[in-house]
Amino acid sequence: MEDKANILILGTSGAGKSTLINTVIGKEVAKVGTGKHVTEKMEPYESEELNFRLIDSRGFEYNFFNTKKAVFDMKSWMKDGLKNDKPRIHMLWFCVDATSKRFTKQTIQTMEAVKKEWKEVPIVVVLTKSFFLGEDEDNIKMVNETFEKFAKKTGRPIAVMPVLAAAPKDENISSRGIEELIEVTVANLDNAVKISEEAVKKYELKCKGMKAQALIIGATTTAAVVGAIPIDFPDAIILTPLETTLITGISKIYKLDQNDDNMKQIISHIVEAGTVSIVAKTAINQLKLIPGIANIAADVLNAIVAGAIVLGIGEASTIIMEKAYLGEIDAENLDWIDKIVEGSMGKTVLKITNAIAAQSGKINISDLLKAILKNDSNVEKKA
Ligand SMILES: Nc1nc2c(ncn2[C@@H]2O[C@H](COP(=O)(O)OP(=O)(O)OP(=O)(O)O)[C@@H](O)[C@H]2O)c(=O)[nH]1
Ligand SMILES: [Mg+2]
Repeated sequence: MEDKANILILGTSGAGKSTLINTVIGKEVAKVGTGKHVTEKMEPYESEELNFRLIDSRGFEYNFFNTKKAVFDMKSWMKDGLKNDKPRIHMLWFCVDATSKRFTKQTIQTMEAVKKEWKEVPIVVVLTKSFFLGEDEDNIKMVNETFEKFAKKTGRPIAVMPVLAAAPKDENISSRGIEELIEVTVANLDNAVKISEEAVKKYELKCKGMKAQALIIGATTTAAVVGAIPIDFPDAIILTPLETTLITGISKIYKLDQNDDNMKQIISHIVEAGTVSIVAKTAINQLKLIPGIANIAADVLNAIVAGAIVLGIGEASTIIMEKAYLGEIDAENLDWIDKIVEGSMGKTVLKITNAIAAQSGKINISDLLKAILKNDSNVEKKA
């Protein structure tokens, strides 16, 4: 099976191997959790876009015996699990928990044993749980210095990548590093299994879209809470700070400079289009015409309106920032932004109409939100 490259993921139990796999694949495929050895056996995971499969492994506490056993298990599993007499591992992702701040002797022994088995296989060290940007430099240095000491036996990693696969709940920290990890990986796979730059770019855009979606879900939920206050048109201004934070967050995902003058104008144009413009008014009027909406309690209705505005703006911003990222925008005349906002608002109204129609009896805002946001994304929110 040389159709796809095989990437073996190693690391201690709880380092975050399964979490990493879920983020890269874009679906909750591998079981994640607390406690010892959540992943019991090796399992390959694939996604359509990627020309490599990720092989999850049972985390092992580092000691010589465990390592030997793990290598043995992997070899025998590879024959059966990959249904191949001559299975090949094309790369190792060696996960090191960035919060641990250490690289023990046992870890090095593990690497030695692994390298003995897969001599020519390039290693990427993934610094999992890299919550803080400011700690990257020290963590990378620690990994490089440790490998340097043992380089004869372990070889040197081709890259050390800080990654935060899942953003922590209720914190203003975003996931990061996945696209960079994929880029390094693809660039270092041999030609037989390499994928095109175009495919990598497509994958990158999908990653960015998913990250933006996570921000939108958060902001929409917040807006619905804020929205318990009656919103009338001039008052939609109440949502402006939330919208600005959301749009700025999305522009950051696309690595656009929000301090650039053009970008500042784009951001304020989106906010304007979504709150005080004719586009927004039309959308709100459409919302008020949704069958059954007249029977909804005023506070719920307000919550729906607020959520709808923010959701529409968020989705429009993702489209706009993607265009800006690809260099496909006209920065002189920003009228095109109105069209995109209009399109997204229209879609949002439709989603809400469908969600309300699907609810029987009393409208419950939390269920409604769930239905709208779920419909909306194919990203399963992490539990
Ligand atoms: N917020 C956050 N939590 C993470 C991240 N990576 C791992 N965790 C948490 O760390 C714990 C262990 O993660 P897993 O992905 O199950 O770790 P594992 O390496 O697969 O563990 P085993 O299967 O036992 O070997 C879980 O509670 C995860 O939610 C991350 O990027 N962000
Ligand atoms: Mg696991």
